[in-house]
Amino acid sequence: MSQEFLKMVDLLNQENTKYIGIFTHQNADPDSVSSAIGLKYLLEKYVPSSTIYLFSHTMSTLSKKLLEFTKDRFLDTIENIDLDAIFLCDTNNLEQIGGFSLSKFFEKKGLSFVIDHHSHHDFTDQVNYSIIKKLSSTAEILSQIYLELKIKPPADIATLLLIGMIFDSRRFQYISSSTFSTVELLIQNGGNYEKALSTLQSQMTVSERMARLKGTKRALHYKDGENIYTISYISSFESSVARSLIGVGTDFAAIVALNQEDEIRISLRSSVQFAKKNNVNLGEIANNIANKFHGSGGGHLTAAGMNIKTVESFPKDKEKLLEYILDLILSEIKNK
Ligand SMILES: [Mn+2]
Repeated sequence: MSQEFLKMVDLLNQENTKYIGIFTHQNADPDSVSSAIGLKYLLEKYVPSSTIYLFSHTMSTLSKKLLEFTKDRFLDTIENIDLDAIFLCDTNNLEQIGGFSLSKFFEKKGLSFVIDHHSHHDFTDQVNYSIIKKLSSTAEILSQIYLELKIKPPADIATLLLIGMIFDSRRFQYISSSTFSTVELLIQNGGNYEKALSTLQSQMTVSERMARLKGTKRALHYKDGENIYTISYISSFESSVARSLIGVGTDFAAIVALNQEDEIRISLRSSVQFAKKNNVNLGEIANNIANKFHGSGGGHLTAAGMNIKTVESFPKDKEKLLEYILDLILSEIKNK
């Protein structure tokens, strides 16, 4: 991975890059925030003549707690910054970064790079270089680049990367063969594991808990052989609601967020058993459905999300809409 990173750095230096933007996905989670900050530190070392900006369209409440570890701040607008190069970090396509206007950047054919651990997206083929590794987290990718380059991350960055890894691996439920040795390295470099855990242990807000309760109450269930599918709607916290329903006992949960006129967001979660037994990758399912509705989607084996444009054919009645969306998902799962 460090080889690819050094190629990126060489190109940036050759082109005398002045302004670099690192973008996370919208509603940035702890993995994207920590890996973006970890990447910024590395770029400052390797492309010293550049100024590096962090961008995030929106950030989860939990992710905002990570900012206590750093002076770095994320911007939610490009405004007058004339970027020469962009990195997508923990995402692999422009739709997922949210509403940043990059037309000027693409007109002048700036350099673009992707560092990510999600399923493949066509945008990755269009960038100058990419590092795509199916590791537990983008934080793990960044940590391994530090390791390979023999760069010691500052203690706070090591703690941030630990947080990203713990969060995205769901507290080490999903690991790669190198996850634990990477954790060991971060701890040896001053990463504080207890601090990382306590940062992630936060009481959910009242709104999030209400969303979970409402989402559970409105849920429709469909049993197909050994599989139980659950679908529901709320106005926000869709991924939290989906996660909680897997905890309650369903195999597959789709939660529809209905808070905009022209767009709906859908969060998908399943148990690992479900994904393996049915040979499905929720990231691919989300991407396929989103493509049919001029939206964007992606994710992993058991966790994915999509934003799709509302179309005339969607039923107005909420319960009918849920049935309609569940049918879309079921046919996607069965016809893959
Ligand atoms: Mn991630």
